[in-house]
Amino acid sequence: MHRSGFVNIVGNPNVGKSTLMNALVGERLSIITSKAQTTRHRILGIVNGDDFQIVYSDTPGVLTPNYKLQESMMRFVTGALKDADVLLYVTDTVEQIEKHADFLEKVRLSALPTLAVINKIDLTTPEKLEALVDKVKSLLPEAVIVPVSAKENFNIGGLFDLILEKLPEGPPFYDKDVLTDKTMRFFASEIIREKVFLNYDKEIPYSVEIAVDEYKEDPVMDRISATIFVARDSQKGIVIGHQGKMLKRVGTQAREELEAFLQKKVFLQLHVKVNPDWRDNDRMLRRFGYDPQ
Ligand SMILES: Nc1nc2c(ncn2[C@@H]2O[C@H](COP(=O)(O)OP(=O)(O)O)[C@@H](O)[C@H]2O)c(=O)[nH]1
Ligand SMILES: [Mg+2]
Repeated sequence: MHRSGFVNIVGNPNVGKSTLMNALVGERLSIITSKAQTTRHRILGIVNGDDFQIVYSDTPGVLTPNYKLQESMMRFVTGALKDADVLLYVTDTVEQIEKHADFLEKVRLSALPTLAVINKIDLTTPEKLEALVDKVKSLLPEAVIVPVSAKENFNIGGLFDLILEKLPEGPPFYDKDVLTDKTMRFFASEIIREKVFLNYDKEIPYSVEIAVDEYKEDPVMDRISATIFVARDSQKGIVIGHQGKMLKRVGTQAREELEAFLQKKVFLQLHVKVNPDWRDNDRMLRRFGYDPQ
């Protein structure tokens, strides 16, 4: 018997959805920061065995859209409720689970086989966890509740077993040597964006998008040229920093991460450009891989 299906990971911002997918896949496919809205796309991570294929989807956190970029992000989330064979609804031991009650209600009414994952149990006590389990049980009565710590890799194996149990029988959807649907250009832009999220505060992370202008593969050293787009002139100066110091730091961190990901040398060139209001501009959003409607 061969099992195969789509396991879609959804939940509020910052609960550890991306950390969880990376733990389940065993690769750092999704970028992770402590800031909300780090994930902007739906990212596939595929795990293959002799008799199974699990196609995970990491999605952005649930949000109330304020501009077109966020509308596209939210469509990735609602889309994930439509084509899931198994839903992983992720909450954690610190968030307010009722924050987006309307979405929780959609999950409850979806009738999808659902695992309610309580993440970050490393941050709580057994007593508090017990109370939280009861609360989640009352909100999602049909769901199987699975406490984990994605960061400490606690009970990820247990979660995997439960997922496999719920997976329907069927042939694989993708070739078994495929790990993801995204290209190396995409991962390069994501790794650069992660370093921007980590190095700047306030509105900068939310005003930035990355375009990879050139990606030259080479057996010894890949050459990547990318542009960091910001939404305003004043942000350009902040991103570059005094004597270019900040941009240099972002570039070094991104290059090191890319080299670890690719297991080879990387030459990375970064530019900064202003593109006013790209977050509401259909043409720019398409260029960045979103689907404005
Ligand atoms: N303590 C703890 N922190 C975690 C755990 N999982 C994720 N985090 C942290 O939570 C923050 C958000 O993680 P991320 O995966 O980006 O969340 P997402 O927005 O749901 O995708 C990051 O700072 C992670 O390091 C966990 O199991 N324990
Ligand atoms: Mg994420």
